[in-house]
Order: sequence, then C-alpha cells, then structure tokens
Amino acid sequence: MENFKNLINGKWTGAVSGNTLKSVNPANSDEIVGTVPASGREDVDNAVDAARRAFQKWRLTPAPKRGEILFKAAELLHKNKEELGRLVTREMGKVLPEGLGDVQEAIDMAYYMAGEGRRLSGETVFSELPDKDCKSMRVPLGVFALITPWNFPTAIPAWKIFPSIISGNTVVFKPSSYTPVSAARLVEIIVDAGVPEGVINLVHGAGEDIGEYLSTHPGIDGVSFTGSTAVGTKLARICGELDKEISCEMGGKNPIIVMDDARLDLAVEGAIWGGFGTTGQRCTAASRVIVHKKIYDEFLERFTAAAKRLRLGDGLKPSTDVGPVINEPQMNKVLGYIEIGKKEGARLILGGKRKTDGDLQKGYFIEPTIFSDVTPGMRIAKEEIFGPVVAVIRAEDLSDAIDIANAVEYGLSSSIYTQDVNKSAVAERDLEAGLVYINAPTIGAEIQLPFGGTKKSGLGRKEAGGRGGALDMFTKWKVIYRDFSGRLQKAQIDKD
Ligand code: UN1
Repeated sequence: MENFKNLINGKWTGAVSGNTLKSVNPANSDEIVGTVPASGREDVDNAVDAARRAFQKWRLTPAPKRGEILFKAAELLHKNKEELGRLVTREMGKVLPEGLGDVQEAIDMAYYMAGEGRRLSGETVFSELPDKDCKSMRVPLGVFALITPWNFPTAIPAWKIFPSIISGNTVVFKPSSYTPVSAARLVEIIVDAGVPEGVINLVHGAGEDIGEYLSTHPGIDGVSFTGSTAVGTKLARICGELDKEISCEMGGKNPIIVMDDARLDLAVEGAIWGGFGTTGQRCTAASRVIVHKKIYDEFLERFTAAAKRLRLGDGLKPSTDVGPVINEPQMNKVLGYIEIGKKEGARLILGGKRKTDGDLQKGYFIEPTIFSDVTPGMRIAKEEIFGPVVAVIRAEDLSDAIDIANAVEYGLSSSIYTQDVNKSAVAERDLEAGLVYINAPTIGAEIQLPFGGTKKSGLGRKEAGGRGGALDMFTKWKVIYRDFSGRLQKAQIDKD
C-alpha cells in the first residue's frame, strides 16, 4: 500500500482537513492500493496560489530548457515503466500489456512535447510599411486546471501536463479519485526530472467535491477536462460565463462499420479489440458494430465465438484477456444497461451477467456481452455504456450504415472495414467523428496527431500533438509589430 499526499509548491502535504481517500483494486476489493488526501477548497486555494506564484518565473524559462526537463521525465518514465504499468493494472484493472501501453503513451507524449521546446515556432511576416517588422508567437495562458479520468491513469494526465508545461503554463492537476496513486507516481517522476516547485501542483479529491471549485477558481486561466459529457458540458457553460478557456474531451458511442467485402477475420479481431479491450472502458471503445446485411449472420457467429474465448480475470495474470470494470457503481450502471437492452427487445447472445466464481468473487467482473438485432433507436445503440457491451446493428448498404453511424449525439471515433477504396473514401468523408479508422478498430490513437471529437464528444480545442493539437489549447497567439523607422507610420493610410 502506498500513501501519497498532495503536491503543493514542491512539498508533499496532506489535506487541511486531514481526511483521506482509499484507492481500491477493482479486481480484488480487499486490496487497498493506497491512500491520498481528500482535499477541500482550502487545499485547492493553496495549490492555485502556488501555481500562480511559479508562473512568472516558468514562463521566462527558455522553452528549450523546459524541453530538457521533459526529456528527462520521459527517460525516467521509461526506466520505471514496468513498475508504473503494474500499478496502473492494480489500480484501474486493465490487463498488464495495456497498463504498460498506458505508460508508453505517457512516455511518447513526454518525448514529443520535449521536442516542442525547440519547435514552439511562430511566423515572421513582412510589414506593408518600411522599417517595421511583424511576428507572431505562442505564449502561455497562465495557470491551468487539469482534470483527468480513471480509464487512462497516466496517459491522459500526460496528454495535459506535458503540453501545458512545455508552453510555459503552470498547473493544478486533479486526477480521478479512483486512480490517484498512479497519478501521484507520475507526478513524483516528473518532479524528479527537475520541474521547479509550484510548476506542477497535485490536488487529490472527488470530482464532486473540488472539480467545479477548481475549474471556476479566479486564479485559473484555463481548464482541460476529460470525463463525462454531463460534467464537461456543465463546466464549459460555467467557464464560458467566467471567460475562462476550456476544452473538454467527453463521451463516445463509436461505430465499426463492416461492409460485405470486408476481410471478416480482420473485422472480427478489430471488433473484439475495439469493443472489449480495456473492458470497453475507453471513450473510443467500439460499442456499436454496424454490419452489412449480406454478411450479418456470418459476422455475428464469428464475433460471438471469438468473444466467448475471452478470459475474464485479474489483469496481472498473463492468461487474462479482459479485466474488471472500475468499481461497484460503474458495474451496476453497466448491468443496468444490459437490462435496458433486454427490455428494449435486443437479443442478448453472449454474456450479460456479473461473474463471481473462484478468484473473481472479490472483483467487479462483467462477462463480455453482445446484443444482436439492435436497432438504431434503442438506448443501448445511442447511450455510452462504458463497459464490455457491444451492440450489433444490421445495415442495408454503405449509405444506410453511415446514417446509422451518425445517428447519435456523439462523434469521437469511427471505423470502416472494407477492401473497396471508394467505399473507404466515402466513409472517410461522411462519418461525423473526430477520428476515422480504415480497416482498424476505433481505439489506438497515436499521440503525434490531434485527438478529439465532434458533437457531444468534444468541446473546444483538441488534445495531443500535430497541427491543431494541444499546443493550440495551451497557448495563445501574440502578435508583435516593431517600428524602427523613427517616425509615426500609419498602416492602411500612408501611401509611400
Ligand atoms: C480515452 O479513452 O479516453 O485512442 C482515450 C485510444 C487511446 C486513448 C483513449 N490512445 O484508444
């Protein structure tokens, strides 16, 4: 068991109230992974204050120097990858290769953003007037509140921490209270890499206690939130009124379309990985599979047979394919959706129950579950379940499949399996989603490209790398005009 504190101004400190929270292994609820402070408003005030004080110095630290610290953080994360990956698995439940993948995504982001220290470029442009020059540059916003979910305990924090601090911001980071120990280890490693005190502050606590307080704090300039659509849209509304920058990554109901010319073996494998990888607990999870009517029966048979072979268990065991869901309320929510699906008239063709036999009795395990004969109007076809439940829907043709894919409020990820280049081009153009995969499932975005969705999946700027990615979230453009003519020159008015 590991006991962590908040990090405020470079010092590990308990909550002012002295209260703590327990982090529990979802594969075995008897195992306490660690404890962290249950912070209140005063702790948030102190963290924001520390970040504000550190900002003036950090923004003037040359970006290449900030990059060197991030590079060191990447190397330390790499060195500690195995330990961190195991911790992610124990705390979040995902199988160990995925726990390690979670950490790898954080490492990738650290290296990538370290490089941005020498690439944070703007533009120089000619002036219309003589003896005058013009340039634009990226500048930090100030202090960011970073609020992250439990499903990627190190990757998503890394998507936010590294681009915000390379840009010269300071941060107050509030990780999910379900996976705080992984987040605390991540921060500890980043601090060991040499990030000065106050640049990164960590405040643990439940979202309902301090999430809104932190986001709307007068000392906060911008908010980057990943979590549910309900919380994200509420925060965005309040922050909008307060003139604070905010970007939200939220839910998904991501479809895989399988056309009649698809390579079925690939499509089945992709739907298994997309639907049941991370126990369906990704905002990018393939919770809908929309199948062309000509191959519907064959796909369903092969998909069900493959899902039947998945072994549920503790993610640390090499034999496990699918781990538990995060906790009891989430388990009950998923089981509730399975009941809704049955009542709506969908056919439950696999799974549907909690599993408690043998070693599984102390964890939150739900069988990989498949519904067939799902129609687009059903709730299980429209609402995000965030568990190992896949709805299989029949489509008449490509255009029907795309209409079904788009007929939800979300638009994060999407996919099509087809061998026909023309069909893939139509899907690429017409799928309403931030991410489109061709012959690959809906999960597995890489960090060097922007990440984010449309409709109710995303608000504001995108995450991760590339043009239009996180640097746009964490910087503002500043434009400088310098006149060295020694006289007053008037743009748009002076003739020569
Ligand atoms: C999420 O589920 O919140 O593309 C993020 C993916 C991962 C990130 C998922 N790289 O599935």
